[in-house]
Order: sequence, then C-alpha cells, then structure tokens
Amino acid sequence: MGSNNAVTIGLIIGIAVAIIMSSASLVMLAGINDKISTTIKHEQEEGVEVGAPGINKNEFYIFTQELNADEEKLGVPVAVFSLTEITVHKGDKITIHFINTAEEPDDRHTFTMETPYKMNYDMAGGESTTFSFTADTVGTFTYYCTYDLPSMIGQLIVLP
Ligand SMILES: [Cu+2]
Repeated sequence: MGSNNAVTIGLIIGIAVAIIMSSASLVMLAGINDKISTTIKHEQEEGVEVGAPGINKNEFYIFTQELNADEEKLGVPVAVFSLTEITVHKGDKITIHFINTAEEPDDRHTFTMETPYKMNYDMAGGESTTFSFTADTVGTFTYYCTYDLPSMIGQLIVLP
C-alpha cells in the first residue's frame, strides 16, 4: 500500500509539473508572437525609410530648377520643383526647406497650397526658407508656383 501511494503521489506531481510547464511555454510563445507581430507592424509602418542613409523623417528639400528648354517654343514655363511628390502620414510634422536656386533676384518662385494647407512662400532668386506644418488632413493636395503654372507643380500625399 505504502509504495502504491508513493507512485500515485509521484504521478500527480508529475502531471502537475507537466501542466505548469506547458502553460508556461504557451505564455512564452504568446509573448514571442506579440513581439514578432509588433516588429512586423513597425517595419510596415516605417517602410523603406528604415536604414536609408541621410534621410530625416518628414524633412524635405525642394529646389527650384530651370530646365534647359525653349520656354517660348514649348508655350509653358520650364521651371520645376526638384521634388514633385511628398508622402507622409496624418499627424506627421513636416519640415520643408524651399530653395530658389535662380541667380537673378527677379526670378521669383513660390511654394503655394490652397485650403486646407493654405500657404504661400514667395522667394526671390537666391533666397531660401524653412517652414513646418502638421499634416492633419488626409488626401492628395497640389503645391505649385504661382508664376509658373501649369507646369511647376507637385503633390503632397497624406496617408491615414
Ligand atoms: Cu516658379
């Protein structure tokens, strides 16, 4: 009888230990899963910007550029922005360095947007400015130069 009891107790302890260990490993697995999905989610959100050298998130340099083309022959202004697409997420604070690279002060260019991102930075040749704003409205918005429509334009894309 004594040895039978010992076997039974041993069996019970064994089963109890097995249950505790398997539930502990389940908890650990769940933790690892959480970690993995968080990491994947983070990488998806950050996109290609992760690890790209020299990129400051949401900071953009936009130069004006005069193309080597015959404006009169083409019938449209041949000035352009060096950056014609800016993609950000809602809530991002965006900083833009706008640089008018023209040598003549009379060669003015603007960085202009309508509502809801209403702004108008009008720079003489050789001037530059830095400004910031928050992308609080989702959608696609055109920025343009008031002097060089319809060709000197770009798009601000604000993702949710
Ligand atoms: Cu212009």
